[in-house]
Amino acid sequence: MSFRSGFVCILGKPNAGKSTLLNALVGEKLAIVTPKPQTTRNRVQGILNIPKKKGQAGAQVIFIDTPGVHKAASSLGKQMMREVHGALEGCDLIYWICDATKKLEEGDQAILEMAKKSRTAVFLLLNKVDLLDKQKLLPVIERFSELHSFNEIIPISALRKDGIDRLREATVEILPEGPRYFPEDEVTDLPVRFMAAEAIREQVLMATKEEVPHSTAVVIEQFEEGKRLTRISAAIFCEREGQKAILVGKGGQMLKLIGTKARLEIEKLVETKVFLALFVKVQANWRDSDRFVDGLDWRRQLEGLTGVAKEPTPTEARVPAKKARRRQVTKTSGRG
Ligand SMILES: Nc1nc2c(ncn2[C@@H]2O[C@H](COP(=O)(O)OP(=O)(O)O)[C@@H](O)[C@H]2O)c(=O)[nH]1
Ligand SMILES: [Mg+2]
Repeated sequence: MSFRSGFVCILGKPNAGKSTLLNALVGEKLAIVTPKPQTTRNRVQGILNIPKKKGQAGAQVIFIDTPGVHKAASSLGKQMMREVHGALEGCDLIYWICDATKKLEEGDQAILEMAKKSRTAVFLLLNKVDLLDKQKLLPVIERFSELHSFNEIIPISALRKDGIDRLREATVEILPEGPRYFPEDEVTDLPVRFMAAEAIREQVLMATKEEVPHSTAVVIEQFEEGKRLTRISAAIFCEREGQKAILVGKGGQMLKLIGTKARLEIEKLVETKVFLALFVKVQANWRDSDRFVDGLDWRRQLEGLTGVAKEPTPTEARVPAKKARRRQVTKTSGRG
């Protein structure tokens, strides 16, 4: 058997568990997860390398986590849906992940239509089965199987990692022969500075409610990796003075809490101590600004096309797998 590889697009409604699944499949925390819908804004690629074994040549699977499919009105929402369509383009397999505890509705139909239109193989993943009585699963499977001839229907719990091994195996089986697209020691194509920004945003989402989480964007303004210490300064953008007051909190308490928690997460990521300075800035109605939303896109930031953030240094451009990362986290100079 020869080497297999391919791109798998993870589609689903907000909160279905897409990001949790990506992290479970790759075995590292790449995408942030919160109980709030529309946590994921950009597509996130996770890379799974399956080494060669007796009788098997090995494989590389690239999973693409996407923002939840929803009706988009703002510039931000539209950008999120472009990310979804971008992920669908040229993928080899679609995972349609559904919350098995929820009823089917219009939104599901829209996703199924997208999947059908792409003429790609589709695995239906019925997630959160840990919350479902065993006898209820069969009727759910029956109902879904009438919708489309899925290549596989697999009940899973992304949270508990149930069904994940079976899913990996079925995935490798269906992928075509292909090249290794990414080096074997890489787990994502995300730049570390973007992951750091997401770690901060995750803590903002966890600490705030109502409109504040959705009104927030994080931009890394400085990223200096040293041997023992990484210095980061980041701006948390919100849309109104009132939101800024909430984010800063009484005597700066809220910002301090967000900063402490985010710092601990980022320390795991960069494997050095982190000095994190956070600032809250108001940018009125940024979600409706094409220019601002465009500038948040890390791919754009990498290209250095916009002035929102500067280009990262080459060593922070990739996040290698843990083992390799330890070897690679050495130098960096310069301001990010
Ligand atoms: N009980 C349970 N909760 C889950 C499971 N998968 C995800 N969740 C939770 O569902 C919420 C949304 O998950 P997330 O991965 O952010 O969903 P996304 O919006 O589709 O990316 C989070 O609170 C997760 O912890 C699961 O298998 N079982
Ligand atoms: Mg998500």
